[in-house]
Amino acid sequence: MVSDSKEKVETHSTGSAQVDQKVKEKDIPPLEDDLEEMELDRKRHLNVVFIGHVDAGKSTTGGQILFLSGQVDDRTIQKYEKEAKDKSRESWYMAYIMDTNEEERVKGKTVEVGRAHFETETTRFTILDAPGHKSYVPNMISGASQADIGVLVISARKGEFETGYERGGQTREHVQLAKTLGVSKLLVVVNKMDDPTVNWSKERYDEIESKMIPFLKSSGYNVKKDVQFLPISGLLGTNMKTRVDNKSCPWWTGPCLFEALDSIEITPRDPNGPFRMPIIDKFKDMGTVVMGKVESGSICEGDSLLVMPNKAQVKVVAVYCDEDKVRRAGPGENLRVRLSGIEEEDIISGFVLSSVAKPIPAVTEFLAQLQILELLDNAIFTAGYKAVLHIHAVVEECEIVELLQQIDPRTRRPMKKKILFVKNGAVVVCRIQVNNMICIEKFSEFAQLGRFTLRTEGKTVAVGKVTDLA
Ligand SMILES: Nc1nc2c(ncn2[C@@H]2O[C@H](COP(=O)(O)OP(=O)(O)OP(=O)(O)O)[C@@H](O)[C@H]2O)c(=O)[nH]1
Ligand SMILES: [Mg+2]
Repeated sequence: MVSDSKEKVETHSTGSAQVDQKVKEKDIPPLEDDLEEMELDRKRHLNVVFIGHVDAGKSTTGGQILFLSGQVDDRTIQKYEKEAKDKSRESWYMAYIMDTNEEERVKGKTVEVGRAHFETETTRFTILDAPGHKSYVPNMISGASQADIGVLVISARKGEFETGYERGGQTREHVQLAKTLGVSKLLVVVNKMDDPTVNWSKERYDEIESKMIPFLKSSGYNVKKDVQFLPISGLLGTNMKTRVDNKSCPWWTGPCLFEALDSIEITPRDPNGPFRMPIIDKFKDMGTVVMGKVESGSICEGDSLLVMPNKAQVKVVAVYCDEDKVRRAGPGENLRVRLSGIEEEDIISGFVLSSVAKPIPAVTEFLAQLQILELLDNAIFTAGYKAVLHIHAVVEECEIVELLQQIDPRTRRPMKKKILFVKNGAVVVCRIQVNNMICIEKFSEFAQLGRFTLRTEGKTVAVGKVTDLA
């Protein structure tokens, strides 16, 4: 059953670990101009976010991917094993590949989104390892908003699937957020299949799959087209680079993780659309460098662009993709772009690097269709409700200034009656106001820049899409 998968998903080792430092990305090797220039686009590029409840095994699985693709040597693993043991966290050593901060290693919990790269035959992947703990959902949102596809990691260990899946567990919250934030395809990996309470049990696997399917459907995923399940052990690396053998698991005849990742297809973005790159971070390095993912259009050295909403005219001095300087980059790429014509202090994350001919709209008010998930203490949702708006890289206080219509969730049509308030589960059209100008798009035109979440006191209370710009 192992078939030719090994050959098919041969990875390209670079000899050294490619996990970027997390202590902001400023510690990444300096952007030297003598880096070899390369033309990209030989392979497609996909951003994949690892999501799921705390301790499901996201960092372990991410670390194992790097190990299996030859990017972490045995000596480093031995060092991590020792370090993990010293911290009484023996089994955490694989997670240490992704969890690079001391705090993360001591607590055994990811805090900041880890970032790493690996390649298969057809695809260059950027892994974004999101934290599962509920305190760090804003970091998870920023990771998911950069992703094209998601790997939802679920622990099959007795009791752990249940806790993650409960109301208030992050399995649910992450799925809903991922969908809203534009993660169009999901691989659901049922992890810890090696655990003694699971032991590659088909029954347990089927139970998890059958409970997840209705929930994924209700979150808006087309389970037949956009979702694929598979069992793995992230810790042991089983069914990851090569298929699980018949002895460990006689019933699995599907693909291994690398094959599944390799074969995911997503709708190509338009490389000729107007340029849009939300800025997620910035720093000084021989000028001003901004970081972000290209959501539409292409960028070339020498381009004139606008930083919106402050309409600052800038020139593109250099473009870097991962560690490489490139002349041109298209949609989906995570870039660092060196700009002239603007100071670092004049940029805030959430600003958008944008085409001059068709700049992104900047507004302080917009209309949106919202799905209310769960209000704090079952509060009611009325005009005057305040929350924190997360839309692409923007985080901004907002106020609901007017409720316009309630939508019947069954018919998806507006209901006739006038509304003053709604409760959990309702779908409403409303007008939202922010204090500072933000750059957004209508969902129907640029889904990635038109979907958002509302959070209060650290909880996601609603997900929504922009229907009109006021
Ligand atoms: N038996 C077994 N244990 C696993 C497996 N994958 C992860 N674990 C263990 O689960 C614990 C949590 O793993 P992490 O990789 O840190 O989980 P995470 O999802 O990244 O957790 P957060 O970052 O805190 O959300 C560690 O003790 C791992 O060794 C697996 O495949 N099998
Ligand atoms: Mg983690």
